[in-house]
Amino acid sequence: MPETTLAALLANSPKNWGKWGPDDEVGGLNYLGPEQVLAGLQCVRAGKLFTLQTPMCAADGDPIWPGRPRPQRFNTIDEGYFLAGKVAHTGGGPKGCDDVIVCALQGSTQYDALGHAWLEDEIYNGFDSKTTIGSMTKASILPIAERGIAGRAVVLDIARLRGKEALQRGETFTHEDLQAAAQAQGITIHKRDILIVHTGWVGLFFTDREAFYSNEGWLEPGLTYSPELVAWFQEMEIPNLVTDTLANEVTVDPVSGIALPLHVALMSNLGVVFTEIASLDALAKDCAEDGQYEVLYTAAPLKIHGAAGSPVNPLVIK
Ligand code: UVW
Repeated sequence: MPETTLAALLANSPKNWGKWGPDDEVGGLNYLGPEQVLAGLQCVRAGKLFTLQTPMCAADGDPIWPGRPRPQRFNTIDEGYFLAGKVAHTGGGPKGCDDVIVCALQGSTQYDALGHAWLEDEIYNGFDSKTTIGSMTKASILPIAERGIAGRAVVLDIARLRGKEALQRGETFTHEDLQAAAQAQGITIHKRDILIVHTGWVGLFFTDREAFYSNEGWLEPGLTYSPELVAWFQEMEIPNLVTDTLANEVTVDPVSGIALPLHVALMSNLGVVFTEIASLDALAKDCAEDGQYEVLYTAAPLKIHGAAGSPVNPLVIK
């Protein structure tokens, strides 16, 4: 058991509750105005497109946090139904194929709602945690989806910085490593930049499933908590953190022994919006080849009432 509590660990951690008004539900996305969209457009030079979603509903499974149900897709009508006489081909019009999907909304490349994770009895912006019961009435994914996300982003390649295809299980990095990656890549992280952090971890799911899911217990690599890291995110006014890991942070903070403290310190307290399970290997490879790590990032999560998250296929243009 950890020797401290999450509440004690974050007792003096900054909060942006009330900063954008008592009703705000989009947090750091308030940092992304027309100026940031235009700064992103300045990064479009070659017209290259990158989609960041990992494909959903693969027959042999998708990268997903253990314990969550894997996304599944079923046909509800197709040629088989017509051949079996189970549906009438009405009116002489076209035949068709329909399907449904059953998925955890945190079970694919996803945006988390700001109310997705919290400490004690208050979610983002001080809303009562009881507003999550049954269906989120505050800080759900809907306001984020209504707003949409676009801005200048920097790709920070931690795997490359460390000379690896992928970070190892439990390997940590800090805001100083993010800055070191930027320096090694010859770029400057601007205030209000969206951060796209490449670790190679989700890519490992597709090349070495055994290394990705270990019998030794679940632990992925990622950012690790410190008061200095939280202060840096606050100072830099980071709106959105995108990574190719399942949870955007190392599973258990090795110093305190507490699981996922950045979900509270960054997401719930500061309103930094999380995008997880992104597919970044192709983008990172291209950035290494052409030396351009500054990009236009756009994303439109789905508008789902009351949801704690949404699948998404972010688009990067450079
Ligand atoms: C984890 O998978 C634990 O992270 P999230 O709940 O944010 O998706």
